[in-house]
Amino acid sequence: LQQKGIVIWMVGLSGSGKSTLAKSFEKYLHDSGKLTQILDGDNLRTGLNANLGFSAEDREENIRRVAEVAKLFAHCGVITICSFISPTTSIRQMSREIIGDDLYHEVFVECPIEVCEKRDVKGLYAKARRGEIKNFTGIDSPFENPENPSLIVNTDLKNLDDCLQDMIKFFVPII
Ligand code: GGZ
Repeated sequence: LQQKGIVIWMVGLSGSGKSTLAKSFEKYLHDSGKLTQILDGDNLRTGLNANLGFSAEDREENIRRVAEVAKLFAHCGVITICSFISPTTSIRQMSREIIGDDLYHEVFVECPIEVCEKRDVKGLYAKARRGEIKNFTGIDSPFENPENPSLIVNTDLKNLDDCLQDMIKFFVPII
């Protein structure tokens, strides 16, 4: 396998477009013959992390386990794309430390919360506003913007294909 494993860690609010962008970048890499793995809520919170909720402690444990799994994949040469809110600086510091500075690449999928809330693809913001979901990120649970991401992708200012081009331009030279 002539491939260097790395971890691409996508950070952003619910509805910011992390998963959509992760999927389209994975398709691009796959079409160019690369071995990839997406880790996200859909395949982690339903399985390995099924016992975790959204308290600060559970989010930290969620991210800790994800980072450990991502490290294993990356060490096998897999391009591992992690798509988690990862809401705080300290949580992201932990994932960077677990994975190692050399393999960890952070992408801030930036989108104003007003836009995420307007999109409300799953109706979760509305539920959070009605108090039916507690500890919802950006409503009654904190989100700290990443301070030093490797890349910022503005999903409210660009369409999906232009965001994908930003990912390709940044990552293809280093993989
Ligand atoms: C935030 C929540 C919550 C609460 C359920 N807060 O848009 P989605 O639905 O598909 O993605 C969100 C996902 C966030 O899980 P993560 O594992 O990425 O979070 S963290 O990194 O903070 O551990 C959202 C859904 O789960 N969801 N309840 N209270 N998002």
